[in-house]
Amino acid sequence: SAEDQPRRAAIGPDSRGLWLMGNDVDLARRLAGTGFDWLALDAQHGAIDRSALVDLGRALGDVGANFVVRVPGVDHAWIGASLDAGAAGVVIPSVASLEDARAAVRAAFYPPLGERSWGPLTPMWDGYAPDAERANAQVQCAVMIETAGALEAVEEIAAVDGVNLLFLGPVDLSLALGVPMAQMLADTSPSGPVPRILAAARRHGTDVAAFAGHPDHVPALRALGITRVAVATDIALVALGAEAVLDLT
Ligand code: 3PY
Ligand code: MG
Repeated sequence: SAEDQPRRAAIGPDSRGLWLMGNDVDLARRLAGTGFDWLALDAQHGAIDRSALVDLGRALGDVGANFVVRVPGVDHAWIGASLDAGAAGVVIPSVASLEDARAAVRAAFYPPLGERSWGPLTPMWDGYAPDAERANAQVQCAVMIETAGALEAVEEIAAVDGVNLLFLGPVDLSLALGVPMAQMLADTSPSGPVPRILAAARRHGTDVAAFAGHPDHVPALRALGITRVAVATDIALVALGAEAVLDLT
């Protein structure tokens, strides 16, 4: 029953996540068993369509993996479908305003908080679909801060009921601000972009996660106080693995 299912931590504190751009079910299952705390299926830039989403969600659920979906945008249908596929949360990119953040919440939560439509496909097949109230209590709705508009509105976005994690996209935010990423991440002054995001999150009882994408970028994020980090992508793992093998042989 729903009561017997452990509550998923999604992107928890002091966690290392792995970002999956590919859609291969066996690769995802294998990587889920390597010890990362969570996986993010990237349906924005990755090769993950609605059909792959369902296949990956079922396979990861079968091995008890904790996963979220980075949806293609502020997209009501994709946000609902990702949660229907068994994701513990959604990471919503390209949020440009307070109104976008509110639309994200409407899609991720059932009434009364939102307008998510009922139909949790994979949990229903598994025989333990949580009721709407329980689902609402468990969803991690992570709004990406990666545009100038989102940074401008970060206080209001962090205050939205239902936004329970801010997710820094350092690549796009540095592009939007016209500052190299390393320089942006080195800015620890209170008026710096990342400290502003952290302060807004903390004022509103939430926290910040971030994409590193490659282990090289992890120390700068940790130094800023971010402990929930996507430390690599599947692409980075393959490249690092190939280099390691070639060095060894
Ligand atoms: C960014 O850094 O912009 C991201 O969206 C991470 O994938
Ligand atoms: Mg981005």
